[in-house]
Amino acid sequence: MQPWATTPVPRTPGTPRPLRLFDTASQEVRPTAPGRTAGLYVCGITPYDATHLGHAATYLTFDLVNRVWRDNGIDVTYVQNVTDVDDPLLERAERDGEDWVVLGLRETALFREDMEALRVLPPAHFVGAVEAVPEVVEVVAKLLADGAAYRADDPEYPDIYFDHLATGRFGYESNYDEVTMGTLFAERGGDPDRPGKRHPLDALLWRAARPGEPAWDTELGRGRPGWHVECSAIALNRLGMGFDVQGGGSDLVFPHHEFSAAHAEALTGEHPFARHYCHTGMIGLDGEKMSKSKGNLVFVSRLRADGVDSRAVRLALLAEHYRSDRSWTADLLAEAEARLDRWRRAVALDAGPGAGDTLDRVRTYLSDDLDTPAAFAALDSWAAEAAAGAGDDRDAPGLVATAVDALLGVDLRA
Ligand code: 5CA
Ligand code: ZN
Repeated sequence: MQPWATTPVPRTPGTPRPLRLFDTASQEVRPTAPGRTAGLYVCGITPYDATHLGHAATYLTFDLVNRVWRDNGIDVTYVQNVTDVDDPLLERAERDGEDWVVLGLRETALFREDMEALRVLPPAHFVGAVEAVPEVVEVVAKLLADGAAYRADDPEYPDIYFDHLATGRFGYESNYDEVTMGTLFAERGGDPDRPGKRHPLDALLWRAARPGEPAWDTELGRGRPGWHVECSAIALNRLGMGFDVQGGGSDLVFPHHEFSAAHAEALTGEHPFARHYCHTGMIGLDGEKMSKSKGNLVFVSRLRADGVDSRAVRLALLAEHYRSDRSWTADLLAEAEARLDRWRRAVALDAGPGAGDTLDRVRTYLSDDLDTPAAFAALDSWAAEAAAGAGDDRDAPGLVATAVDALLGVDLRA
């Protein structure tokens, strides 16, 4: 698929700091990306509805990862999928009497616009599940041949399942116990009670064609891909094993990322799939989880249509730490708008306090597991001093604007 358009990233003078991030598998903050190139895979949308602020917060978080790596002179290969054939999309299309392809294309197009408006740097590879069907088939065929996968005992619908014990490491990514895994598997798209499986936790790799569902004729028989294997195949074929960061929201810790990793590891016999598994907190609305069933979704496109400045949306979603579950409120947006206004005024001044120390602090905080609250506070202090007339460094406003553009993705001069 065509990704969205990019925006230039200026170079920030001074000394970059290598990025450390919290890894769900090891449960600690560890250094990332030791090489000159870095591989980043972030789980993309299932395009049956518009992008809400939860999705946006997740992509903004990994945009900071991308930007901090680039600041360090690292070439980033960024890969993102689009789950453009899966149960939630098909169910929504059916409910609304719409063609699932048309629905997926329309929502993906809107997502692109939203990402561009938020100045999220685009992936180098933006890959739909539909385009990746041949890649998935290749992976599943090999897992079957190697005995890591099996056909369900059901002659009518011989779906293919993954033996979750195939790698001998199952659970290393999420660190959940079996009871928690069972609960989350059932809640998040799994089918523990499906007759014909060898174990309730085994995950679907290939779904045999059902009447009325989209299906592809392949060497596995007529059917369509399971969800987790889509991300295994797309990541593996573009980044290889042991890429730097696999990212997504905390709702993907299990089963999605556990299985994406297990499929790829069973396939290759190598470990790990990703060196870091990074997860963002969930965004809610006024203290409640944002969910379709509650009908309390706030869409990026709605805010844009209402004339809200996308830069303020960006600052609002990054104002608290990315790993905390947090809430979208009118106050949060108002505070971000006020902050944007203060920063814009400060960088428009002729002079201010020297920027070197502030830039250094911003880099230090961001490199420490993306501590945006501390980075924002450092910029607030500089802006307050500049506004009060402190300092006569004529380069400082420009330097701060450059750093905020490059590292935080906000163009204060536009
Ligand atoms: N297509 C799959 C991933 S392969 C999927 O989860 N799609 S999604 O549209 O449901 O979510 C897209 C991304 O947004 C995922 O990384 C998901 O973890 C994240 N996400 C979903 N809801 C929220 C939320 N409320 N807060 C933060 N991130 C969220
Ligand atoms: Zn995924």
